[in-house]
Amino acid sequence: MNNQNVNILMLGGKRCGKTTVLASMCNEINKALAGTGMEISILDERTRQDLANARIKIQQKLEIFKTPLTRIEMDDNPTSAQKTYSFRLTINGKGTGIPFEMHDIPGEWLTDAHQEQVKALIHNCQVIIIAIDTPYLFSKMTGKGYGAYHEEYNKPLEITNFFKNSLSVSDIQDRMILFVPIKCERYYHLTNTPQLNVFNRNYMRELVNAVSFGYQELILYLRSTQALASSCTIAITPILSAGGIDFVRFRKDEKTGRMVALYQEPEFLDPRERGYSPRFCEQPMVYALTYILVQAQLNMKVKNPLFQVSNNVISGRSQNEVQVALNTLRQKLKRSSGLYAQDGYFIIQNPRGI
Ligand SMILES: Nc1nc2c(ncn2[C@@H]2O[C@H](COP(=O)(O)OP(=O)(O)OP(=O)(O)O)[C@@H](O)[C@H]2O)c(=O)[nH]1
Ligand SMILES: [Mg+2]
Repeated sequence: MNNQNVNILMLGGKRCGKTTVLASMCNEINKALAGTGMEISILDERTRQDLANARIKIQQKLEIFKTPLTRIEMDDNPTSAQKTYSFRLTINGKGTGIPFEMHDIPGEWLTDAHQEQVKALIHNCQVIIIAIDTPYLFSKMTGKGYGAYHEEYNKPLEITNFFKNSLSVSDIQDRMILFVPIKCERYYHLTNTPQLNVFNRNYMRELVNAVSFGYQELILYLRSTQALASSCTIAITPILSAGGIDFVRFRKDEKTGRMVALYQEPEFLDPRERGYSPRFCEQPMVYALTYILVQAQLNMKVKNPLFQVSNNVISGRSQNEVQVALNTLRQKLKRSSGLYAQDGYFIIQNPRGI
């Protein structure tokens, strides 16, 4: 791993669905890249296997969930060590492409003896994704503006303390930080199904507030000093990682003491959206690649070692071609226009003008 690659770090609580999102993303990303001259493919057999397994698992789950409230969640296949998913970004179909790596680390590493390892990783990561298990963030809402289980399961305090106390400003500067609420199906369907939305609430918009409160201290920190506020790009990009299943409620698992989420196939769902039909999973990647291209253009003037990869992204292309790729990507980038966060998409801080 080095600065010549695109490196993305994924942080988040255990079992929140990171690998599943990656699997869904892989299916969608190249559609979003059409017209940019860029393409992403899987680089190694292990990544292919892991993602295929995750996809099979979630599809099996969807089948089980068709029978209302019968399932017992089993904690299968937890990832215990750092995982690197290796992709290749090809430009204009030429050459061997640029390594594109997603590094997924267990949440506990932020507080234990692995801290130095995580710091070394972050040194080369242009984008940091904070994956959020949305039912834990949003349900059982408390006076704090986020759900009762958020602190325990999504580990916002550990993540915040790590940013504030273990990383230096230069470790964080110039990064894109994406808050990615996953498993948003229920809130998306409630918002968009008039029969269910008796209070006419926009849950996806409310989700932006829940993320803001749930990670308030971290967001304030990233906005607090000139060095960070003028260089860190921050956005909220929610995802429907599975599609046709909705969170229903939590149940306490007597054996482990953990709160387990119960899911079921939603009522009133358009038949085309039933089953495995993830949405927006490509967006964090579209954000990341837009950011890399914007930085690549800036790097033509001022060299920043974190973006050495820029040379590879630009190499062999005219300035005009890079601009066309960037414009095309920007059109695919889901963002809210005006004051309101459509589908929960919200750019909090945008110093580089992505
Ligand atoms: N209901 C539901 N289950 C999901 C969703 N995404 C993932 N899961 C399930 O949640 C479990 C954990 O998913 P993973 O994708 O392995 O989560 P992870 O964050 O990679 O887990 P670790 O790497 O072990 O921390 C699996 O059994 C998935 O099938 C989702 O959107 N909805
Ligand atoms: Mg995993």
